[in-house]
Amino acid sequence: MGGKKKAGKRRKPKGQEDSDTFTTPDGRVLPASVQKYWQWRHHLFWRFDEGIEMDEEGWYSVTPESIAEHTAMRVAQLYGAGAGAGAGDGAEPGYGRLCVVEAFCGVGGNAIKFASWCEHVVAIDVDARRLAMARHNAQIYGVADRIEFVLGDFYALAPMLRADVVFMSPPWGGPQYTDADVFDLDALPFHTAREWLDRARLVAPNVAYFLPRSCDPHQLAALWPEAPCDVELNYTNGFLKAITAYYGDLALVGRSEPRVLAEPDRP
Ligand code: MGP
Ligand code: SAH
Repeated sequence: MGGKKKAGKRRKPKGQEDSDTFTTPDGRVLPASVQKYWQWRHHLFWRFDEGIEMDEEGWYSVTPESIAEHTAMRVAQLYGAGAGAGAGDGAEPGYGRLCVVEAFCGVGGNAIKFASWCEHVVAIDVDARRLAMARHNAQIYGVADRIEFVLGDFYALAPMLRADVVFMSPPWGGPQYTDADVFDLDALPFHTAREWLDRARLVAPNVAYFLPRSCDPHQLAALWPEAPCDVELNYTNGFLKAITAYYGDLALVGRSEPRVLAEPDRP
């Protein structure tokens, strides 16, 4: 009677790893493309060691936690940490009574932080597996009950949604987005940056747009010329990772000078 082989990837003997994989010190076999992100795992999720789940796109796309936290705190300021923001009714101080649509949920980096700072989050993704990972990760952070996970295409769903804020971190075309000196806003996969933004404007008067650090800020402001726009540089641990363009009243709260975001101590 032949025993069944255990499902799942088995670790190969040292020195025999495929060149398209690498083995982490704790025995996980991950795509080689992820190797440079592995060293950043505790910057991506401070609670990584508690069982955070990622896939290849999740690894290279997730917003580092200090940046996601900063964005969520900025969004929560929209209706004021005072005016309508929870004081006196049991909610956390500074907790914003806002509904945020996270249009591209991924493995949940931003959705988790919005749920920590805002009342309700609608987190959308076209990939069911990644959405399930986001739910699992949100449970680790204890905020899954504040997130409505929606499997679907944001572009198609947008006309049916209403919220206070839309956050967008669409796919940029993979890590090779860095090949261009200036990122072409028409080169996003599926739709141009303006088309995505026009969709978001159907949902909310305030939009935060997370994009490559090599975007031209003037082009970003010109995507929605009637709205105030604030373009923010997002650093982690001293490295510029991305930029966020805030449109609408969001551009006017928590307006920032370029700076390095401090990160709390991690275990
Ligand atoms: P990066 O430039 O791929 O990595 O992504 P890094 O560590 O700056 O490496 P370097 O070799 O380029 O210096 C930087 C950050 O951008 C990532 O941590 C993600 O938060 C974000 N990011 C990268 N990509 C490829 C995407 C993407 O396709 N979509 C989204 N939403 N975010 C991305
Ligand atoms: N902000 C996320 C990362 C987003 S990565 C985080 O911090 O974890 C971009 C995500 O957009 C991917 O998971 C991809 O599956 C999803 N996506 C691509 N096209 C989409 C669409 N039309 N509607 C919704 N999600 C989409």
